[in-house]
Amino acid sequence: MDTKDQGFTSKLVHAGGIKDTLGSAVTPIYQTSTFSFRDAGHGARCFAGEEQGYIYTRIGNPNIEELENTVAELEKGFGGIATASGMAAVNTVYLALLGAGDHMIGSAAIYGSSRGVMETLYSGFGIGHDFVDTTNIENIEKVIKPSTRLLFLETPSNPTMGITDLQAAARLAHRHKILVCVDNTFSSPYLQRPLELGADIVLHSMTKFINGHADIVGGMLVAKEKEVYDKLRYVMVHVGFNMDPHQAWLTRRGLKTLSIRLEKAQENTRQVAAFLESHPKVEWVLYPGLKSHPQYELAKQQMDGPGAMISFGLKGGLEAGRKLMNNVHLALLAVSLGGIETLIQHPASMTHSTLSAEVRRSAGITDGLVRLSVGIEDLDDIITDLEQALLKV
Ligand code: LCS
Repeated sequence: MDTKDQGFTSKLVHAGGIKDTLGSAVTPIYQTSTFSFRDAGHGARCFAGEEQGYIYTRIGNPNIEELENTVAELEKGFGGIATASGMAAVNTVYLALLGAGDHMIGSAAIYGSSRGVMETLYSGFGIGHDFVDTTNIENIEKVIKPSTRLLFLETPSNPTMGITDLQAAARLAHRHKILVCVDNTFSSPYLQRPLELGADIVLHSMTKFINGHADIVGGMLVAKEKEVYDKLRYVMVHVGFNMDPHQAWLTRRGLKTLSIRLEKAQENTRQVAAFLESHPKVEWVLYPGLKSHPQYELAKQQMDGPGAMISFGLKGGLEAGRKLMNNVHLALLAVSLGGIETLIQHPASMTHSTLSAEVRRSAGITDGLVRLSVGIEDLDDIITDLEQALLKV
């Protein structure tokens, strides 16, 4: 049976299209930098795509290809391009689609480095940018220029959990011949498929839900059409943003259980969000599965589930956040997200502590904001841990 006709979880287990000649159930790790040619013309024919075969791992490798094929099938795109990290995927998009004199628009609340490299590096190459609150489509329309080439969205956004209407954003962008890239890291293709909603490129930090085991760093791009795919692949290959075969093999293994991991983590998260929302020491909770989320209805329409990420605000600001961090026992105090273990993060005392309170606030990071990536542990253990730590706040 072709995996194209299979359901999502069957694809997770079987897709990829690489067959080992010895019949092993799992594709072996092709830990090699180079491949020998059959004859003098073989390498050139492979490079031109006239014949199947491999040349050099930066250009292609069975483990990397298996992962690219699988994620492309899950996201329903033309093809996948695996990269060494999520940030390598972001930079592949910027380098492939933007040049001097061009302009891009991005979500203001977005993973810090995706915005930071544009503001610090690319602006030096003559590329203009506007980062706006894309949860209101009018804000995008206001900053479109004739030179705008790219709309870069992240939804739900990190760490403010804002939801952008992907269909409306893509319609607007396409009227102006602007390409749309969506960072789908927080949802994974199990919960949201941006290409079906009109996006041209979908991006993942595979470090998160796709791999799911906090043991690799990796990225992926999936393009809807061949023309964009070819531009992205050119940058990945020639800038050298490629993955390593072992990294790709681990990621393909982690991906096999995406749906069951996410179902369990999401069920835990619904309960944890309800617990936090009713807790007297918690000022607010942002989770797309709660009716109190400002884009609850939109999230229900464009996502197949609200996911496993929560942001919440503690009464008592910085000190309360510090107390909570120093008293949790099960949740790990760590950046990153999307793994099987529960991770907790207080930006004001951890990742953003070197910034002034004003700069933090302008980025939407209040002193009491806590981000929780809920894992697959037993629900009672997660809630008991948070409950005892909140008592000490
Ligand atoms: N996109 C999103 C939404 C992310 O959350 C991250 C990393 C990236 C892209 C970059 O991916 P990487 O290169 O790390 O694979 N997010 C992180 C976070 O929230 N804490 O640590 C890293």
